[in-house]
Amino acid sequence: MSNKIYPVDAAYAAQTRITRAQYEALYAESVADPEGFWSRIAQRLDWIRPFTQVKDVSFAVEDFRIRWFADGALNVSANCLDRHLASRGDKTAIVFEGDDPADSRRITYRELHAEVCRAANLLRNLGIGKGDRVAIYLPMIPEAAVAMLACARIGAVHSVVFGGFSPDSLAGRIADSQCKLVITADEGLRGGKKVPLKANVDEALTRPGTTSVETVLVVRRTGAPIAMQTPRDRWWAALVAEQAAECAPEAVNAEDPLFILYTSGSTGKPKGVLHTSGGYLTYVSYTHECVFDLREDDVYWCTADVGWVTGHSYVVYGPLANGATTLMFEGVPNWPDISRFWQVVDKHQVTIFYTAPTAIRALMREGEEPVRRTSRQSIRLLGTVGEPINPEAWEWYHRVVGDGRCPIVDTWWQTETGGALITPLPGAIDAKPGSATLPFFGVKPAIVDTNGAVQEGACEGNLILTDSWPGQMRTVYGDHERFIDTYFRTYPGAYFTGDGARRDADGYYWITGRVDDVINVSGHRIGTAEVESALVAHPKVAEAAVVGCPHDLKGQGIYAYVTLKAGENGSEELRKELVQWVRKEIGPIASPDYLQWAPGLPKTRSGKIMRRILRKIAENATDQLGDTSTLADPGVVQNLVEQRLIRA
Ligand code: 6R9
Repeated sequence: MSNKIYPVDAAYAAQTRITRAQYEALYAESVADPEGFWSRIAQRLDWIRPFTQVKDVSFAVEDFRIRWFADGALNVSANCLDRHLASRGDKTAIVFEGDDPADSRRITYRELHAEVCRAANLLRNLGIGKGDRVAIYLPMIPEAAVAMLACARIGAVHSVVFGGFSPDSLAGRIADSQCKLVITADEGLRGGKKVPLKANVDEALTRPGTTSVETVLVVRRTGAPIAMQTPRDRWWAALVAEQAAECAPEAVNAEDPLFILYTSGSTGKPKGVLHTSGGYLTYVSYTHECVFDLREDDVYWCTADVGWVTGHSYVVYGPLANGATTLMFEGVPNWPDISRFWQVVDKHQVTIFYTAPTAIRALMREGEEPVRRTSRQSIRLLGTVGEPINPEAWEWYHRVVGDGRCPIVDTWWQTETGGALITPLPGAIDAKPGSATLPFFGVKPAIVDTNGAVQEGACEGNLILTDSWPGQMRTVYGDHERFIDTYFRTYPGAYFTGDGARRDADGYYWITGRVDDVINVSGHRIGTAEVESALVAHPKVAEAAVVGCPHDLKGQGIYAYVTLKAGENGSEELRKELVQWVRKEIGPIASPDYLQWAPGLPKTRSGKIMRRILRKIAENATDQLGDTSTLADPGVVQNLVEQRLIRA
């Protein structure tokens, strides 16, 4: 833990919207009177039917509800588009920077509005209505935002699936929410490499449970020849062009769903995190304005893919609800060369830059020169999200990327939380490298010990939230019991984040990482159970246990212990085959970094795998194995320790 403090810059503080004193006053108000506070903040949106109810929440499992602004109605797309037309019609809404540096364009609010209206009319003509689910499996191109907003315009529920997921992962998500339509592209393009998106969709739709899909709309991205199945598959551009550029926005109840986004948990299949309309948009637009201290002429760039929650909240919905200029980048940080991020910053005069620690660490490894050779003078604020940032990476980001003159906001949040919950406000809160600092307005974090006792003052334990905020997820799609069981039973009356945290004497929070069976690989959540079930699906595998291990670039890596069926041999060839297998089953982000053959796994007498021991072996902390006497066969540990793959 670094104890260095980076105070708010005096010049910054002099022109900020929220000073430290204002933060304290607003925070106090927000927790003392959440109804008054959030009813005022929600006025930043246009409501078709104004709400009279504000907060209706109970975290008690026997009387559970989370409802915000429940009798109000609005349209999310109208809030992101129509209301900006009078004052910002010619302002750039989206700057698109393609994978190829020669490929970029700007889309004004007026153009985006027209395109979204056409797409919404198309969806309606294809029989999509309020509440219907639409899967979006697209690269980082403007059509992804258009598709999301078109769904929102007609009250359809989108489910964006990251383009890096396999056909099986896509199929599972389509089947779980019974999507009627899929929007995809012929191919994706990242770092000069092609991703066969349409072919993946074709394969996914051969899987059981996917017959709900009636239509596949295909965006032409690379122009590669692809198979089109009639009448199922239709070209997006031709159909969109035929539609009227006006489309009356549907009045949507505040608590009607806006989207489902699948995320990994500690058990079972990925769960469909469901967010609703009024509270979500209020929360993401307000946090986006405060956390990034947004100004009218900012050019804001969040590098996240729309396949993740950060792309939903802080590439599309937050920025567009605020009438900001948001940059969508199709490519990767190191292509065509390692200066790409900073070339894009200079090219589009980006003022706010928001990325993940894993990207910072990868760039840091290449040294300062690739950064220094660019100007970056336009940047005034930096942000990070996705995983704890190590203080060295924070300092490098500050000193090299920001030339020591830009504040950094380290924003802690989750798919489930909708928007940032623990985060500095750049003109109000002094930074400490590695700390997400203090709670946002209305957010009540607490730290509990393993018995659930709330700790006071400086302490360490599990992070819970004792009250709701408008951006909170409302349910797991199709499985409300799982929602309650996962988040509200461990610590009664509170939302359990799954994260550990420390609070220091200044009240600052330091997130220490997941305390459940979720691995955070390069800021992406992977459930150990998912990787295990992919491994045991292989005909030669008898059993598998997967844990996280330290990884210099990714934050955490995936460490798999595999027991083969009798008669099988743990060859180098089979090891490679299993890694490829997982890649194919789930997607490249889930490929194990280490795969160790395990003649046996450490189990309790009741047959439960002792992951604590496997984690320690994977961390090379073999002196901290703790008590192994309760194991059914303590001998297996010795073999695993001897054969461990990390020894440095
Ligand atoms: C937004 C997003 C959520 C998990 C979360 C935590 C980790 C995210 C962090 C952070 C430390 C930060 N996490 N931001 N840890 N500092 N600033 O990443 O959502 O993909 O659902 O991941 O990521 O462990 O629980 P999601």
